[in-house]
Amino acid sequence: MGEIQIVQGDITRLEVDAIVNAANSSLLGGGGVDGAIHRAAGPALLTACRPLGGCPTGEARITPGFRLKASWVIHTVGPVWHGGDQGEPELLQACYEHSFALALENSIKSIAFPAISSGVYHFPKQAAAVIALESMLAAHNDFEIIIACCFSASDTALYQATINALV
Ligand code: AR6
Repeated sequence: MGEIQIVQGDITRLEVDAIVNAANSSLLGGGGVDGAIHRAAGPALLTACRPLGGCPTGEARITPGFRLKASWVIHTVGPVWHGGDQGEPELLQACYEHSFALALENSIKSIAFPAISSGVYHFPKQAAAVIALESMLAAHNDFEIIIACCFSASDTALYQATINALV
């Protein structure tokens, strides 16, 4: 029976088996948490991503973590918010499910997620938090610890309130 922890901070600093990257479909880096992960992991991460040939929205790919404390990076591509009637909630849920499936295949026991799609992809934060935490609750028996890593104090408070309402 694993634990779900809501942590405020920089995901690149976490000592877990895997951190999840909110990437774009090129998998060749970007801004936000993606940029932070590539900077912290070093240039070998881009070299490892290039042969993957990108990743469709809702799917996930795995690479080593290189200079990160995490052994692995799971790159998933969240949906861009277009109003909610273009499958965005299902695609966001698929990001979490595919990330957990890859983690299980690689015997990963501890995993940390950022708030996928909640930044420049503009998924409404509250709805994204519900999908994130429901997905984590569905998977937590398969892991020792799942960390929801929130960057801001307001996102942390939102996640806390959301999980309190779900359990
Ligand atoms: N640690 C944890 N969370 C972070 C960090 C960090 N170091 N930095 C930002 N966040 P975003 P998206 C939070 O925009 O919406 C990239 O350019 C941030 O506050 O990084 O999925 C990609 O290449 C927000 O809550 O990801 C794509 O093109 C959350 O991470 C695009 O952005 C996600 O914000 C993906 O957009």
